[in-house]
Amino acid sequence: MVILDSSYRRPSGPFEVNFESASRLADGYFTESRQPLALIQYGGGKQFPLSVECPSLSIPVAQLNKETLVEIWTSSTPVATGEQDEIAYAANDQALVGVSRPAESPGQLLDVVTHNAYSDILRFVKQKGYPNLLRVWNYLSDINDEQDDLERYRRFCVGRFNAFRELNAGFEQALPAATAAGLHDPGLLIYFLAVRGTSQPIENPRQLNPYDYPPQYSPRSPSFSRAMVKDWGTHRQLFISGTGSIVEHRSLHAGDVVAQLTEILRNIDALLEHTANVSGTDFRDECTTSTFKVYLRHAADLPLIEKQLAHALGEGASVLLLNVDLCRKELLMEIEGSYTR
Ligand code: 3EB
Repeated sequence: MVILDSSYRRPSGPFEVNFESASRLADGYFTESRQPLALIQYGGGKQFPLSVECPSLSIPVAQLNKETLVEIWTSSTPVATGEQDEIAYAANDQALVGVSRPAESPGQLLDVVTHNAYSDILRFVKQKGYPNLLRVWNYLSDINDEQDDLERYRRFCVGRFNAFRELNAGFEQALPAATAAGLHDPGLLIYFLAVRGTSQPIENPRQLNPYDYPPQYSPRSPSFSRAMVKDWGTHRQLFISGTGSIVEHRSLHAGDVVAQLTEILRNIDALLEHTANVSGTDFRDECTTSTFKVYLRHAADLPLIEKQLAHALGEGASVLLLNVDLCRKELLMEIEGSYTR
């Protein structure tokens, strides 16, 4: 029998991210020690029944969970909110969450829109005193379509790269962990976590650093890290980027979602093992809490992978399932994870 010491607390840092059932949210969810930082809703419409003052983003992609979930970021310490340079933000004394929705005007190329948006974000986080951009989620419309003979994902990569490159020399050593997924509504939706102090980028030994991909994937490198570890002192967090069935730089198992899942799980295992070796923190430890987002290109594939997924992530794991397009046409699935211990 395991008896938990009554002083045991779930690991929790300056903020928490939870996927909550929209229908079960009620007044009283937010308290002095659980203040709203950001709300991310998926699937369109207003799912969040409470009125709160914090940045919110509605991402028009379908959820595949049985009940509708809302992604809620909360802080245990006081929060300041605001809007500046078209970035809505909320921050406590250690972390800032921001939301940016740059419009795409007709005729404007996505690399230009992305370049401007990322330049604004990078300038903003520096100016606010949270210069370390740790984790970014990017949703772009028609990700695999061409715009002026170049795939929109690649245009996005060009714009993002240029914004980082202008920021400082050596930028490739400290790129944020990231996810990039598709939308079918116009525009670019970005939300991000920026923090004070340093963090440790982690590579995946089974995969090439995206920054070093050969140019066949994009004329400018995808500017993200495989993962980031943040040490908050009392506890540590690991953010794993959207992880696909990619080994070295090649996509494997085109057309086979089951084999892609197996490869993704190998990639995540390798990353967790490598993280333990280089950071000294083993996030496979049972004291870790974790949440996952699973991105599926075809909703009809869900029954094929559901069992294996539940087994791999744990029956009780907190998982948000989203139906989206992904950066490479042959990728049918990606998984990202956030771990705290
Ligand atoms: C990959 O590993 C798959 O460009 O921000 C995954 C996560 C992918 C983030 C991004 C791309 C991005 O290359 C694609």
